[in-house]
Amino acid sequence: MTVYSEILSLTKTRKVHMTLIDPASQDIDRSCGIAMEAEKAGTDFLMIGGSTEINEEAMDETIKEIRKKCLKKIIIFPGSSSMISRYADAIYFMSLMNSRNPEFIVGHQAKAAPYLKKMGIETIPMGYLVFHPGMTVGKVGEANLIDNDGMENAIGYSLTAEMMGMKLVYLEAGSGSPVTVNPEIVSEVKKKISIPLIVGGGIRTPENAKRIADSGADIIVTGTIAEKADKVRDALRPIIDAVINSQ
Ligand code: 1GP
Repeated sequence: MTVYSEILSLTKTRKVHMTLIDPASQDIDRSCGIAMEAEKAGTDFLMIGGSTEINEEAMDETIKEIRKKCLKKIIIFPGSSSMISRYADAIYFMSLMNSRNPEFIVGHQAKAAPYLKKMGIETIPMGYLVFHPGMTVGKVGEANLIDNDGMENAIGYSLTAEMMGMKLVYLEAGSGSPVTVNPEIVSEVKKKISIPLIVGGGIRTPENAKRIADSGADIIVTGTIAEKADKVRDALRPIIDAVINSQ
């Protein structure tokens, strides 16, 4: 079973939680500890990556260590063409669709594609849209940020992603954002597309997570909450429960 078909079949039965671990934010031991605790808290998939560029070797070492200790599938969430690893189960082959710089729309992808082909890793095409305030990814990715009332823009890009054949749409407020993507936008985008909808950035409470999931997100991503927590499992469990139990 491919990772994508696992995502699809899970999202048909309930809402899904993914934990993002950015290897640039801490050392390998801590990344590995977060992954183990997130797994125990009930997360469904582990996403490894972020917008601070790290090299293939660092990706390999982090993913190899996590794989030794965790059973959940590992999906790379790349910030650049160097953030790849043969040890992951899959990689989001993502396009930052609202970037001003074609490198983030298709350039890094063209550099990485021959290596990914050689590795034989599963690639999951994903349209990635960055919303206000965007945080680091908004700056690094040179995004024309979508405003929180930018409904038309959000729908236009999301439909474009689906019509281009992408398999997921990701609405991103930016890691560590003080606000989430507007739930009304989540709800309208969900009504328009038929591929799974991922939402992340600024989700730090069970209430936030439930609100976004109830609005229509199929998959909720959290990162910062676990990275900042002393007790990762205790911090994540109520959020994961809220996601899994939402409608
Ligand atoms: C970032 O959406 C993710 O790509 C996670 O955001 O770190 O704010 O949870 P947080």
